[in-house]
Amino acid sequence: MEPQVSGWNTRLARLTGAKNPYDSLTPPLVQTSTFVFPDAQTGGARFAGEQPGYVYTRLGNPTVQLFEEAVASLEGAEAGVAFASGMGAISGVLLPLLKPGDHLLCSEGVYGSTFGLLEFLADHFRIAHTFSPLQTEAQIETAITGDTKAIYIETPINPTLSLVDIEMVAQAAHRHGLMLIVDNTFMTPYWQKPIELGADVVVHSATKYLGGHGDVIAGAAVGSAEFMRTVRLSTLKDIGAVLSPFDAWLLLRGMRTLALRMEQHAKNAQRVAAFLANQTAVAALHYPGYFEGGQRSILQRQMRSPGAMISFELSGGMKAGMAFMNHLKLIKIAVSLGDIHSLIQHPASMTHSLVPPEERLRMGLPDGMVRLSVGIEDADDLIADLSQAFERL
Ligand code: 7XF
Repeated sequence: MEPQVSGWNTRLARLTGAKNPYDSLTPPLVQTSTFVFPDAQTGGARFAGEQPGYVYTRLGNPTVQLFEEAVASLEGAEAGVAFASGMGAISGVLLPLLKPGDHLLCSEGVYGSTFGLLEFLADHFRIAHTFSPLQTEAQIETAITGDTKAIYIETPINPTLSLVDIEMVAQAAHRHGLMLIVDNTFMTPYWQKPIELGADVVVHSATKYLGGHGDVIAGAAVGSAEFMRTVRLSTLKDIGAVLSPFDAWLLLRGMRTLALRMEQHAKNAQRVAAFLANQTAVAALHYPGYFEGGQRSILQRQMRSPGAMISFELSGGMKAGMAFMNHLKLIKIAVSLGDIHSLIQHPASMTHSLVPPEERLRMGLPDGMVRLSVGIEDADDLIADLSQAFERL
């Protein structure tokens, strides 16, 4: 049963698993490549799936399994599969789903390497894709073709933070018998629950808020037990972007403070956004907390918080954006996000440099935009740092 929101911290504190043979407070780290069979017959039976038990860490590992169960449980999904990176999870889900000639419908804007993967699938496997704003039923209906097999969305979209109505897209997808995949990296299940809104699969870069401490690259996909079994036995087993047990252990450690961190991230972001909104040098501010009209109503329906990602453009364009980043002292210039440290980056030359310039403009991503992942430092210190950088512009 899903706990009340007030129970999140308790629930996260208990992510150590029920099947802990040592009664250790923290989850056991089973750092092994393989498992010893008591006899030859048992080995064969485990390989054939006729007997439960671990075989080889690429096929399953107790520590990795705890992480998979934790993400599935938080997202309200039946099962989960861990991957060595967010891209491992995204490719791990798309490859078993799509065949040559198929079509994937995507939100207008996805993380740069997801864009790269879509181009790769088109070039090597004749798997087509199109981008659509997906803001109205009519837009969704016209974008679905006879070859469409699934819809893939990010919301909020990296880095424009535009929102897509998960429930509306899920209903349209299901009318056509299509699967909806949602990248929930920017929100985490703490703020947004795509499965409850009708999504079939949720993917994560667990590198970000789930891990939270900037010390691990990891990914996860969750969904129905049947589809996750397909993913495990195809891309995970045979392509092999497997998460290491130690990284799963670090993720479980990080996830135990997810609720505390998310609250502090979001509180800081609200303060930072209010500060940025008053700067004359800021020509455009993208923070879901300030969205109006249809975007605001999506926020109210599907997100418990505007989150902690902010993108903005400086009136001096790209040159001013670069100079501004270089003036910062506390906020680090780095890609990635969802870390306890505040990180700032320039999407056009960094995270989304794979996306051709005309495509970036169509996504609403101008060259002058910078993206700030607000950390959990003290908001006054973050604002002081931003303030001195504006003064030096
Ligand atoms: O393979 P990764 O763990 O780096 O995750 C890929 C990924 C998937 N979905 C979203 C929404 C992401 O933002 C990412 C990674 N994004 C980082 C960023 O935007 O800063 C990557 C740094 S180049």
